[in-house]
Amino acid sequence: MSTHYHSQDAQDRYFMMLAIEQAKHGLYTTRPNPAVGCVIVHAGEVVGQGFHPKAGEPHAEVFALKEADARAVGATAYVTLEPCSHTGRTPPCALALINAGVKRVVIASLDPNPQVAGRGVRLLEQAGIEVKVGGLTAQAEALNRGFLKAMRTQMPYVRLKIATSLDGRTAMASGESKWITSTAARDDVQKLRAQSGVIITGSETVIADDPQLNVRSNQLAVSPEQVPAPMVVVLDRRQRLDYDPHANYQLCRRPETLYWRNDDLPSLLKTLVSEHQCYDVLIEAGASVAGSFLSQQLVDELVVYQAPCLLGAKARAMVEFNPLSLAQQLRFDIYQHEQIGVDLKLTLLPL
Ligand code: AOF
Ligand code: ZN
Repeated sequence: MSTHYHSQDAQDRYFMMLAIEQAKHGLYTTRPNPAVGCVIVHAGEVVGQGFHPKAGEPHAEVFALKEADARAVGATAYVTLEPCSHTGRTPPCALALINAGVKRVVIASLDPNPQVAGRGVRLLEQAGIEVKVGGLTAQAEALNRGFLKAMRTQMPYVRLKIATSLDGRTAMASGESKWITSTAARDDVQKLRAQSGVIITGSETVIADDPQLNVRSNQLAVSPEQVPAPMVVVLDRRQRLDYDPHANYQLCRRPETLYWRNDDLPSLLKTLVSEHQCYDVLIEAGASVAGSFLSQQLVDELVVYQAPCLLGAKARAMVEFNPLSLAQQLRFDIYQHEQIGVDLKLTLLPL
């Protein structure tokens, strides 16, 4: 009995892993929708796979069921997110699974979207389908941090990216900063951008670096044209910039650039969710913007690309933040560490 239980569990994990792999195909293209994957298994064999490619297009389940066809009868469906129960841009996936004759559904995480929120599970159960929720939940949720946080709290998931030297410096005193980290690390940043609905920067960064802040890498598994362009917000409290098609700065030539002129950062974040459906925020700015977000505890994830070089004590520090004592330090958990080319990438979660 217990052997049977364990093998069922191991099987569920294995097929859910495949469903998560499916979901990853949509990671850069589904915004504002979540990335979702689905695998249909009949008698131990995968008979259908699918993922949600893009908002407005069919959901993961639809593609997987289509491939499975008649083999969906009596099958188990593995879905990384609770099948939807609402008629949105597409009909409810819970009904599609029921109508296809699926016998069992394994779900890695529940959908906090108020239009779904448990109703998908209830529909399936009412139709006599065995539903299991859980298993690889953390891995599945990691694909949709912004969507899940925004649906639960109306606030976006905020990533702060900083490229530094070994001694935590981001530029020389003169401002010279191109380049501290290698091309491999800078290509990796393209993945962060491609996952984000919005990039926030500061007027200082615009004036100093004239960045484009667009997605342009061909390192992504999808072509950059398929990635919806992240919106750009420039924090410009001192009104140093404006939209002017003839302006010298690349971002200022784009009419869609948003200038945020008061310094209420929580209200900016709230607005990004409620008015722009931006659930994943990436901050690419200088030390003072980084310091503001960090000291107001608005950062969910700090991503540091650290180059193995020393720039010296006169170079600029990565965060403008002046704790008065050790007790006021900001501390993090190391969530991930990896080497990217010659640099180190640290993903840190504030404690
Ligand atoms: C699923 N399977 O593959 C996805 C789901 O506007 P719509 O119709 O595309 O609906 C979007 C909502 O559906 C989205 O906010 C989320 O709650 C759910 N996403 N659900 O059953 C999927 N992508
Ligand atoms: Zn659906």
